[in-house]
Amino acid sequence: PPPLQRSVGIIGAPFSKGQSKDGVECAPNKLRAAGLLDRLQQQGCAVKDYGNLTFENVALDEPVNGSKSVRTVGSANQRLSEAVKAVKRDGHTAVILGGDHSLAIGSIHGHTAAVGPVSVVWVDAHADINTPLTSNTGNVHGQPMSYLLYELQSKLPPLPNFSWMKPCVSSRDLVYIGLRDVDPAEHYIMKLLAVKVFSMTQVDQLGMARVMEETCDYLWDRAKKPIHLSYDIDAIDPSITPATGTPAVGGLTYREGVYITEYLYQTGLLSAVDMVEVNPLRGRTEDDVRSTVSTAVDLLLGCFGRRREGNHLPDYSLPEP
Ligand code: EXY
Ligand code: MN
Ligand code: MN
Repeated sequence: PPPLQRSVGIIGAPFSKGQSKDGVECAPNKLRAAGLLDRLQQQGCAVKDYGNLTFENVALDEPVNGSKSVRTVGSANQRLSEAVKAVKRDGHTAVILGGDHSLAIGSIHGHTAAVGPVSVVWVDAHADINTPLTSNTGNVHGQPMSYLLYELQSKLPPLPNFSWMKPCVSSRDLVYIGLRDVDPAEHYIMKLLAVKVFSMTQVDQLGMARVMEETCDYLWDRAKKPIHLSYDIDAIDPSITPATGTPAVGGLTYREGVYITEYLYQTGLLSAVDMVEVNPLRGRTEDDVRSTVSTAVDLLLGCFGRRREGNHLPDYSLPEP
């Protein structure tokens, strides 16, 4: 079996300008306060916390082709890309604590800058593949995949503060899991590019075990590459993770969500993980927030070897009477 990655580099990315709801910038500290680092260490990981990035608010950031805060999003992602590149060069599996999903632009860009081509597993209720010209909302968190794909390059207008980035993902190296709220233009784009999609319908049909087998069969058909897991907490059903900005009914169960992480850990190829769209200000009750944050923590623990059957450290030995 491949050597399993157990060295984790954590980057806090308290960024919210890819959408309009306050609170998503509080998530990195909430996830830490829920014991993420301690628990990773307890399960045998070496953990380095690189702290929270700071982002500048670009003044006079007027909409561009209807998309909001483009300059601010561009400069934040440039910073994040450099940070992820550094964490990868230090030899860790990178964990990016968002923040909204526009951060996947810098996260995936920095990841590929350090390690070369990657496979992307995008777990989300949404496809986040609008171009700035197809978006109905102007929110960049609904657009990141279009910035990243080679195949959509000619469909993107020039964007201020994005000249640092070049597309770095092939549509053949992308798999979606959990989709159930997709715009017509996004659906058209995914069909045009023949993107591999396991929507909630396929999850219902096949079950998550088969979805994960087929995901890896598909991605590995050409070559085994490092995996970038971009996990939007709104992929999970809002009955479990309600504290998020764009909840969508009919989502993954807790068990399906965790199974994805257990399965990808076992491949030995997980190289970077985004955990995004946790918004501690969106729950109606304390319990809503607690359940959302603790589910996000459990998903991250699953990415680093936590098993529901139980775990023990390799050097464990029974106490002698
Ligand atoms: N498709 C819609 C849009 O483009 O605004 C909704 C996107 C929600 C994005 C959330 C983060 O995954
Ligand atoms: Mn998303
Ligand atoms: Mn989403």
